[in-house]
Amino acid sequence: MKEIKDVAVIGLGYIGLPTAAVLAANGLNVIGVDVKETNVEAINRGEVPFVEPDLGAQVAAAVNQGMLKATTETPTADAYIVAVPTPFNEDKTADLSYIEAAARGIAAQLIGDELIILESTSPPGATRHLGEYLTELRPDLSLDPESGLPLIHVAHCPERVLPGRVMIELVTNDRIIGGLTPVASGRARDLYSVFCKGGMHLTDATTAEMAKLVENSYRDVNIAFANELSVISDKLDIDVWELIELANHHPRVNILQPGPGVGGHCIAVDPWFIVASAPEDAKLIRQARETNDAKPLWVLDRVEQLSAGKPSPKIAALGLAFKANIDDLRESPAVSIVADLSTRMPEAAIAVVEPHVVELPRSLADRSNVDLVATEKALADADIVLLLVDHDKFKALDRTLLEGKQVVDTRGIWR
Ligand code: SAJ
Repeated sequence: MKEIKDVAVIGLGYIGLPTAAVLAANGLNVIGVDVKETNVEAINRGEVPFVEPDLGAQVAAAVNQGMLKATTETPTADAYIVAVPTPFNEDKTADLSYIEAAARGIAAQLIGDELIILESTSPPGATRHLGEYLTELRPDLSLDPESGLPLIHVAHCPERVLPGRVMIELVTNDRIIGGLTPVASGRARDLYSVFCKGGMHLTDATTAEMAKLVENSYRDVNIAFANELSVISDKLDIDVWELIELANHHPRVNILQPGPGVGGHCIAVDPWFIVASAPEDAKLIRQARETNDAKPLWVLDRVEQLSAGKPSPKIAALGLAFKANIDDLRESPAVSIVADLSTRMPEAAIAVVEPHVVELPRSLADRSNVDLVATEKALADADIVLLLVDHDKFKALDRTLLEGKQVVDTRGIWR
């Protein structure tokens, strides 16, 4: 059995790069692979192309010690970790094209006995598809003629780290490991044991795929419940945050928090993979998605109601990130709310405050009624203050700045 010394990590994004850094810090020789040349160059200078606490220091140290290198070409390695995106298609089915592209790069390098781990969040059956695709590309490695066992070892080990706490959770979280064969599971467990202090839970690949999707759907359903409560509470004129806090005093109740909608590239996406695999049965999971997706429209309606009668309302929109204290704007409900406001209310002036970015995202940048401004200026000019993200900076805001303003606090931080 091949000893794992060289690991190739395919996809140097929010998961691949931290995993590459942590493996390198634990003595493995890591080659990171990414299609984006500017990112590869940045990493080879010891720089990190996005914000994640502690990641920069670990990448710089690993590069300086010669344990981590980045490249655009897949190298030969003893183990491959695939951490590429799995977005969804128009019809909400998973787009596996990035996984297949990674597989093509890997297939050309295989000599046999390699471990191939799929970390990307995947719909049920994707790992089996990866294994079959690899053996289609390399039929010589499909089965050992003597043992009848596959000559490559494929497993799914979904990542479950929380953005903002990635470097901690990579080490401390339990891992679910689902091999296509028990040998693959065992070898994947050995590799993760190099840095992971959490428990290792071995299962089959499809159960591992579903476990990851179920975790995020569980959270989505809980947040949808909170968002539905926020709409009901508004009608009944009660404070939803007080309501939830009181209910959560019950020892077996733990309701999450309402907000302007659910963002990010995980919770707002993964439940659809379950829906796509069982459309007739995944009723609650689909409804939760729809409830959370409808929440930004409810927020828009609120702002429009408050603006009625004002010929050119001035709106301060606080926060663009998909959640607190990060710079990640992907699938952010705050961004879509600001874009829709700007379209629906061309007469309004929208002053956006986002302390974690230096420029507006492309979807907002060319809008004449949207500007990125400092907090104090946005608040001084505003008729309506729309709080979209619970950044610490906004929590600490001097409340006298809100006096005389109409406030829509979607996160309940200024109650
Ligand atoms: N949100 C609420 N109310 C809440 C909690 C979150 O509205 O009470 C919103 C956030 O504002 C954000 C969205 O939900 O827009 C998602 O944020 P999150 O913190 O719940 O989750 P992510 O997307 O940052 O990370 C999740 C995590 N999954 C779970 O907690 C089950 C993380 O562990 C996963 O690794 C990650 O998805 C992933 O990569 O799948």
